[in-house]
Amino acid sequence: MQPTIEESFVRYVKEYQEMCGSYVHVYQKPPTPLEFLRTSVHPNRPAIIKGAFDDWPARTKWTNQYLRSTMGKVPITVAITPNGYADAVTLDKITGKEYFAMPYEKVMPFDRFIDTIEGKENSPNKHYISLQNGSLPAEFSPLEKDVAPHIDWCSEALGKQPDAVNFWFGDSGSTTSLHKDPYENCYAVIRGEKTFVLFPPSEYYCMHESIYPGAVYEPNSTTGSLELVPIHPPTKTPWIPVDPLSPDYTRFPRFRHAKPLIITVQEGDMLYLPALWFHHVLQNGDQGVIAINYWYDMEYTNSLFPTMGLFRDLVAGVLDGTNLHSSDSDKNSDSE
Ligand SMILES: O=C(O)CCC(=O)C(=O)O
Repeated sequence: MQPTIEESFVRYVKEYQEMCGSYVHVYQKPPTPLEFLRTSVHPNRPAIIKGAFDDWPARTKWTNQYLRSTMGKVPITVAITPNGYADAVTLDKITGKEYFAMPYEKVMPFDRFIDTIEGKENSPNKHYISLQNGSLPAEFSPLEKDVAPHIDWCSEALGKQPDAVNFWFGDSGSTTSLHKDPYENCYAVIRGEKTFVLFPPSEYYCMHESIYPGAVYEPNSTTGSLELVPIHPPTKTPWIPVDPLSPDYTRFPRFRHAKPLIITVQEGDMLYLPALWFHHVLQNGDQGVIAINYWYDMEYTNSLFPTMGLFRDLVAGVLDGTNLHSSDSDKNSDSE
């Protein structure tokens, strides 16, 4: 008997798991460009790099006191949510509908954000500096001198400069929900630790990606508490609804076949997160967790990107009856 599409996908998911396992390469020192290409980029496997940024002033200088004195009243954008999930599939209890929920973005002086992180400002909400697409030069330029403008061995290996360098500052109240990006990602943890729950692109079948209408958190004009307000005209965002640490297998049965690779990136370490790997990110650390990441555009001249499109057509399209290709997503959207 011929296998069904479902059986073929399960076989493919398992075969990758058996052949590639859950091994993560640890470089004890920054790799040469050739070593990095051979060991990590070409096989599309995550790695930890030790000592990748020991020489950055940020490693020793970035205390809250230093950040207050350097950034002070500089206005910055903060993502605020009631539950710590910005950009996540969220059930709106009022309407009973699921939305792709985006944060309330508030511009505030940097030192007020630090007050919130240090618990000096009382708020029922979670605050996270998580603006992307180049937030370091856009909003934190006084801090740029404390980190490298690019990761030299990675730039040399990939033959390009990063598209974006981002500054992340949050605490254990904020989580980044499962998604993938069309970027090679060098992620440097400067303070605290970050836990990445990872799944390879081969596990697209397990993710139950679907389309959600967009909604944004906004403060209620009388109570001030954040409420979801649907976007008009309606938007459609493809996103993964599964919480990988507490999966609802009744709703998302294919997730049973997924096998997480859980990596905690310690302070002073760098994670290489290859393009199109699914990631869910948690953080932990006193007085806030800080990271800088470098997004390098992925390679479009091999089969990885079109293969993901094929998976989408077969899984979301043929199996689930959802056409993700005609949605807002395309190869230039930052996250999908
Ligand atoms: O640090 C985080 O919370 C999320 C990081 C992330 O999604 C990324 O670097 O692509």
